[in-house]
Amino acid sequence: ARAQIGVTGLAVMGRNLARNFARHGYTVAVHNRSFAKTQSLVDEAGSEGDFVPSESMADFVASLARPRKVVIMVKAGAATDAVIDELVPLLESGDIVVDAGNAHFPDTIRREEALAAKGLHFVGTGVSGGEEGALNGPSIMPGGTRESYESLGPILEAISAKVDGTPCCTYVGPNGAGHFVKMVHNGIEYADMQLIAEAYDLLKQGLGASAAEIGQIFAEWNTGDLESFLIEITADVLQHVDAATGSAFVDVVLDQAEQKGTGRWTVQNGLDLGVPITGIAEATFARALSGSVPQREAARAALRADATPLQVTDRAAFIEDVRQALYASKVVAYSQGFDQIAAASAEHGWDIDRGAMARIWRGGCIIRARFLNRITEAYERDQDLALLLADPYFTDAVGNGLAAWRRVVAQAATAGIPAPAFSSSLAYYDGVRADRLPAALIQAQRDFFGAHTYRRADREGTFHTEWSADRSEQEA
Ligand code: NBP
Repeated sequence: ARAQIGVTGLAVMGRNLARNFARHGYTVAVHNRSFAKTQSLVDEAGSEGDFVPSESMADFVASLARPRKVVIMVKAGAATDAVIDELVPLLESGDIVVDAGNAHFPDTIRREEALAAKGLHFVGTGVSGGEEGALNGPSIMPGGTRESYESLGPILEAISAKVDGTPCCTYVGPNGAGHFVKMVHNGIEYADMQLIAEAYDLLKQGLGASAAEIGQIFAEWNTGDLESFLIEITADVLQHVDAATGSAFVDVVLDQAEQKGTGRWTVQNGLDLGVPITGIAEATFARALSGSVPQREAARAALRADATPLQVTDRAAFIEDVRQALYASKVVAYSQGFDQIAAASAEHGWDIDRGAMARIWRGGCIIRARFLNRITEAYERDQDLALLLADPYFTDAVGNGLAAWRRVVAQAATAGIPAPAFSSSLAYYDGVRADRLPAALIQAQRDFFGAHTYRRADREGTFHTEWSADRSEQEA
């Protein structure tokens, strides 16, 4: 029993995580349901470090030093439960089971409770960065007990991405907190991608530019406030040429975006918590709209295009407007995502440090970006910040781009270019900062038809009006 950590589930992600542990000098026990994957890992990457392969789960567990640390990296859902069921009878009190797959956080809460009752630590952990990140340094978001982090944390920090020497891994919070934060990370990723796609569409239609030309604009943007992995790969994707046709690659890809479900989970949870995560929701629905094939066909045939094409006279000014609109909308999407983390943290007693989450997303993961430093700083200034948009840095940054943002949304509407995430982010901004909202009318309507009562702006208490047929209403 000499292995310091074990990985079971050796498809792309598990295999690369195991190699990452080994490359950092850890002795790694490796196991997979079917032995072929274990064999191929040892055959192909065995020289990278010290692997201890096992064919059976019992041998795998026996090869681990206590307290055992077992990372499960299998398909999320039933496969994870199957592996836990096989593993748990072989473990002893104080051992640590890490689920590094993309579990839905309520499953993690359930599993943690079950394993805690057996004296085991269950650590649901988010891992972001795909297969490349798993091998060379992902962003890691571990939940579970603080006690488990004392021995597990240093190993995870060692293999995580580093930014300015700081690991992109920190303790997130009890039970489902890690997987929850990973879920919101993915939701924000949806929003970020949708915003970039809307910016691309506006530039394409406004400038009549080729994909490659727009790619160069994104490359330029990547040298400023927008610098991020997603902007960088957008520049590359747009400049890529399809080998078969010689056309721009993006022009030959079918315009239907798919999803694996984490965006949907994030939106469902936003609804449950009553947190307006409109950027993530619009992004998720925009993917759904793109895949609504019969509806799109019917609409193309039936709905008249009455739009006035974009007339761009000053190309440089238009490009700068779109850049500002993108940045402002992005701040809104992140602000909403961090609100969701705060609300869930309060609901579940997780005590999540939002600034630390922004810090561990700076490297390794898909939404890594320069701008996350500004978010960490905002929460360092005020860890109870009610609204990221209200932090002085972001108030300024968004305020400076506000006129551009309004111009872009107005131009998109006039030209009939769908920009759901740009425009709903602006509506959120205007809604959240409004002195008075028409919600007053909604509450009055609710009192009228359902006696749902209302509160008054001018005095305390709960009121109901006896709405009468002759309009001689009685206040009560
Ligand atoms: P997959 O999600 O494709 O799962 C394949 C692995 O699950 C294989 O090792 C397979 O064993 C094992 N497995 C299955 Br399926 N059913 C099992 C069962 N009943 N009992 C035991 N093992 C079972 O692998 P992946 O793409 O490497 O992803 C692993 C996890 O990481 C997933 O939860 C995924 O959502 C998450 N994730 C993936 C990415 C990514 O970029 N791919 C990024 C971040 C997170 P077998 O070889 O015997 O069939």
